Amino acid sequence: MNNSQLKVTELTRDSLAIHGGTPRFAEPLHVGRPNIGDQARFASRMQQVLDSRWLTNNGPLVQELEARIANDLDVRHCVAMCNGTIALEIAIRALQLHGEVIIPSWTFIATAHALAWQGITPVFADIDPDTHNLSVDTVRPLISPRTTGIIGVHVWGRPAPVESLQTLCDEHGLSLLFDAAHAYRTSYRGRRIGGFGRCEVLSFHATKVFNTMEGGAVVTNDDELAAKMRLMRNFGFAGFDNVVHPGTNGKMIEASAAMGLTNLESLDDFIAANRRCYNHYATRIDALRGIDLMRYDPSEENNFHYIVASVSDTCATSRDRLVDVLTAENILARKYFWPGCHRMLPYRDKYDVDLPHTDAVARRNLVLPSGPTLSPDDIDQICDILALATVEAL
Ligand code: T4K
Repeated sequence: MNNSQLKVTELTRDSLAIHGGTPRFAEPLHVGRPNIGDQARFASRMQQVLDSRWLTNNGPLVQELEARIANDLDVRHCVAMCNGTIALEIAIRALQLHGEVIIPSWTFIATAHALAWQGITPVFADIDPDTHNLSVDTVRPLISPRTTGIIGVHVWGRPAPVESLQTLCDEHGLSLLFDAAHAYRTSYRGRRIGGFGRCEVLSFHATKVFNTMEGGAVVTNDDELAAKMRLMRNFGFAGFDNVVHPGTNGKMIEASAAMGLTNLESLDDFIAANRRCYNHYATRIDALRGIDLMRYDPSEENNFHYIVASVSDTCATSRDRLVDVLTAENILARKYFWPGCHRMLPYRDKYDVDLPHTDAVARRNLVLPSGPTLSPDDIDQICDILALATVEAL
């Protein structure tokens, strides 16, 4: 009997924190604990920033980071921004989208907000329940005379159906862009995510596989679009006193770029750690009936950043109850992206849409703690509780 099996027998329903027992973890375990590279390298870069007194406005570290990312993703342009949401807004505006834009409801709310914030109607499409991504079949019926674009989201880093969406957009004269917030260092048919559609939008938020604390970027092979977005992120300034375009403040600061350059140097290690974590979860969850672990396509590059499980109706404990049980143990599992954007307050009264696959996935989805601070023993303890939940109503 190995350790984890031993714990399964030791763990009983009555010993759970939700029933009055002591929480298994004194400190909370998170989804999205930040990856942090070499702290001495970061400190030295920050010293360089302070010594130079160049803190923002397209500083040298931002330019270096942009060049490294463009090279890493094999794209012509990386336009760094202060966060992924502003990067989405600027990309949407630079592409002159208006009227209606089709997006999945199964995404972080920022995808929808970036449109609505600019007076554009997000039209929510259903997903393929296996991939969690848009499919041409769910999108095609929603195209109307008011549609100007489609935003595909590479949910959990697994690519949206890039080619079929592109064909659909070409047929209808629509702009295609991608929300690639989850997809740094993942691939579609062997090519890194970053160069598809008119542009792709990245998030470098603290909780992402590659972070700049806060930050984001638009990557594209379109020279004109990149030049326009560079103007737009800096109030439209072309040199001192010369405003040539409407714009906003979307600039990345040097401290974020220092973090990004440092973290890029350790990204291979972060992804290797994610893969080990994912594989460990897989060996345990694959033995369970009633909880399934989402797969990553082994023929593609993956960042293994999200540990996504599905709690089926045959599981003895419901997904919502399981989240409460885990939370009481200080295991902060999440229901991302429950209940779906179309059911969130700003949207639910405006749109009467029926998205059965989104609703079903939202009912079952469970995102488990991950990241560099999680030990194999932590994963075993989490999985012991999952195992108990499959056989007994907790
Ligand atoms: N598109 C998609 C598909 C996205 O997923 C996102 C962001 C965006 C666009 C927008 O990009 P940004 O504008 O954010 O660059 C979190 C993140 O805040 C958000 O960036 C992310 N998606 C989303 C999926 O997750 P919350 O509201 O759930 O975050 P929060 O504060 O609950 O943090 C998550 C966990 O991480 C917590 O358990 C605490 C832990 N944590 C968090 C931070 C910030 C840490 O341990 N340390 C930290 O510094 O949205």
